Amino acid sequence: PKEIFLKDYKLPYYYFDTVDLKFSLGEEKTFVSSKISVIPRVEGSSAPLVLNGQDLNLVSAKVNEKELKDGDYLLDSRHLTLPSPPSSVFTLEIVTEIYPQKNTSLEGLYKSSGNFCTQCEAEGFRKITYYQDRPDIMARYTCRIEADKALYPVLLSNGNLVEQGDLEDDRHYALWEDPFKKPCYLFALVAGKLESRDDSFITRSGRKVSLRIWTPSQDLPKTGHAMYALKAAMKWDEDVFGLEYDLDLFNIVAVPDFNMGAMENKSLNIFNSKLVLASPETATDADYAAILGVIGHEYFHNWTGNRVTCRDWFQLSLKEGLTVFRDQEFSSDMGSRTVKRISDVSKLRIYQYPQDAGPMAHPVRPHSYIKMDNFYTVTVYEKGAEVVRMYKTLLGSQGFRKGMDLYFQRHDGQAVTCEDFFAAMRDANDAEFSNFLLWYSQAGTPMVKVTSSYNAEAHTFSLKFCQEVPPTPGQPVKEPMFIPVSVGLLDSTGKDIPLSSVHHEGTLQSIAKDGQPVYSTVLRVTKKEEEFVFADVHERPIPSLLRGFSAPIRLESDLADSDLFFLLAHDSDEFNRWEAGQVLARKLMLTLVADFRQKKPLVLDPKFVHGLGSILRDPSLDKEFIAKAITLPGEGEIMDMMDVADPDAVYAVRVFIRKQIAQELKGDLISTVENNRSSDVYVFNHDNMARRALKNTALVYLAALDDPECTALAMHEYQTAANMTEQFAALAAIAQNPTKTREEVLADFYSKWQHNSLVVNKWFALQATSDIPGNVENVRNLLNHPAFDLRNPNKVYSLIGGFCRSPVNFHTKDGSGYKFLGEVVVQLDKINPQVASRMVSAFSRWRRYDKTRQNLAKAQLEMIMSTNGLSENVFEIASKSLA
Ligand code: B3K
Ligand code: ZN
Repeated sequence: PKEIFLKDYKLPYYYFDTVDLKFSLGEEKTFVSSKISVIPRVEGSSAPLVLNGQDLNLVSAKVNEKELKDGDYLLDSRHLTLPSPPSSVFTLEIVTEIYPQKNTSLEGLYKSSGNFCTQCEAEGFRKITYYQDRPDIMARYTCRIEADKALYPVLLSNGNLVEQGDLEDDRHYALWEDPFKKPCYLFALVAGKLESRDDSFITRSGRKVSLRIWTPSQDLPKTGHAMYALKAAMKWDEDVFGLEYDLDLFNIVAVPDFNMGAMENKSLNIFNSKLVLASPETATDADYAAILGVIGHEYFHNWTGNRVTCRDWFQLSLKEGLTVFRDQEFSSDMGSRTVKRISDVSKLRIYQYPQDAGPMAHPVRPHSYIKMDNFYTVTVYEKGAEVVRMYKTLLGSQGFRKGMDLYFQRHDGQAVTCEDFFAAMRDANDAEFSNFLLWYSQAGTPMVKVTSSYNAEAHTFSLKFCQEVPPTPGQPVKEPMFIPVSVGLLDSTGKDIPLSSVHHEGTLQSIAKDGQPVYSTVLRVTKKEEEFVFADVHERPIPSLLRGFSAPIRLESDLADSDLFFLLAHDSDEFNRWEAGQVLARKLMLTLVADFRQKKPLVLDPKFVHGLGSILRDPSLDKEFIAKAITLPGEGEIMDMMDVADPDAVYAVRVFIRKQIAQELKGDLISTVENNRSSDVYVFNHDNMARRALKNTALVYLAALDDPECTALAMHEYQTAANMTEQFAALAAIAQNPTKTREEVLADFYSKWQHNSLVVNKWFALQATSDIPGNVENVRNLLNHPAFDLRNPNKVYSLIGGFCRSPVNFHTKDGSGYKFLGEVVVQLDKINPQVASRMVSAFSRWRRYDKTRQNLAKAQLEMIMSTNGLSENVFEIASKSLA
């Protein structure tokens, strides 16, 4: 396999101006003809034209209408090369034959539930026809689709429908024309038996846009929430960024077989049906929230990704980091900002920090890849979004907006780089960003240590920062980063102290603005060691550091537990209130893990339970905030902080603390459940979701006690639940304990929902992630369950992906969990390399465990590596994991 490097980027020798595609869809094979007008970048150039192609059968090729003969071109398994094409504008016509029915990779043109659909990003277009499959080739497309009329009554592609009609042999056609230039990864085609929910949106300039969400007819009633989300997203982008939709039609199609969540093809978004279909009976609040976020995300790509796209795939975060940031802000504005921030930061900690500390660590803009699909990562997406957020933290909302405006003004219709985005932010604000660009090139999570001291005579308060960026593969030595640290100071009553000025490197900088007091300020930490001294601080303050999580770092402070309890009770920055509780919980868990390993009896600090109790009882707090604040950090987060990760110890300690909390707060938890039952119909809004979240969190705590009273309560909630959010939470609560009740309720749930595959996926995932002893065998058996299908990514993510998230069973000391995953990866790789590669990633942190586990996991990676015909996708992850 060949590694591709960012430093080797070269401009293309040829541009494509227009592309006319014709698809003749058939049951055995499909013919694709493409007619491209090619423009040499340099007139008179004699460079060869190299087209990418994979799994294609070349039928014919013509240049300026002249059929090419054998010696006129070179063909290998991955390319079609014209060694000496005409030196000025010419027409290239290519016909290929492809077999979508056999395509299980779900990349290129394939079939899902009887319908044709496409997925081209990143490099799937080359499985449709020979093309320069790279995002800096932007062309205007037309697409004519021809198919059997009865089987495929609906024919869709990008842009506007310009013509349609009937043909001989019960076939029909549709001709689509996209007026916007686009890279081929945004091309899409759908043909099938679908129906649409129709609606419309009037843009702020008064244009009417038709909105259509397509599904098989029986699913149409479940598309209401997606339509609501789409309209909300369209309005939000106008209000917040002044960005309007640019065509008269916007289509969304839901398909059940899809590798990722969704795809932003120009005006024809294709979605995994899990992120479109929802009804209160079948979808949870988490599903509703995910649909809102992803519908928003794909819609926002119309500007950040489609109108302005990436020069090359190394720049992926240019569109993904920015668009994730935009969808996070959208969801915040539609619900609770604090709760959304807490969820996003948790996701970063649970998934991105481990990646950034492991063998697959890579910068937000990677330097190289073997298979681009392996770089659609939490680093590119979520850390990338944090990088965008830092611009906003540094520039303020208005400054950020000015930067965005300039970015579009300069680059609309272009394929650009991360530096272009940086330059727009900087230039629009005359900003000084020192070494900020290192966020794009240096991997690893910076570790920042803070020490504080108060000088009672001088009335000054000092914060000393010391940063370290850990080594990562290929980057042994790092430079200090530019870290914006948002800070506030609390007085002894818990109120924010007005900040007047700060001494830094010999200058006194004013913080107060126009005589107005300021209660939070952003310190710009840029050196390995640096001190900031606040002036006019008249009592020893308690610092609230990294408010709102202003940078994606690990922060270690010298705050005492009493300070953290104080922040938990008083910080005006709600994110940091939650964070103070998490820091306390992490410390406590690590101490207990050490005790457990030394076989000491476990004792829970009563102050901690007391702190959680006061949060639980505080009527002034948002209920979802309470739910988050009483939830312990996950096993992964704690293992991440240990020298040698010990899954058994961490699991035992977490179970111990949870039971202890449940025991001591039992009365409060029971009333929390009773007082937060649904009284009315399901409503998707923050207050209702918050109530359900709190109730469910309390119920899961209680059921952990496994006493008759709590089990009866959970059963009652299960039987009376009027929506999936509460029904599933009650099921999960009961399923914690390896009892007969567990088996009965799981069976009951399956028989209720066996005809809804999205709900069945939840049922698979719940069992797969379970911590009950000896679960490997159960999961193995579920592979043979009639509802399971290795070809459907959602099923694989639920059962196999779910299993890999189970701290105890995946890491079972006899290696049976590793062996199971190894076998599945090999089988899966033959069907769908992208999905197999996501699964094999679960092995990547094998070095974090003890010797016994290391050897067992390593043996599986070696077994995978020795498999014949391994895909590049799996090869890249497995080989880098072993390196
Ligand atoms: N851009 C797509 C992801 C495509 C994945 C290709 N392997 C979805 C998104 O981020 O919006
Ligand atoms: Zn995206």
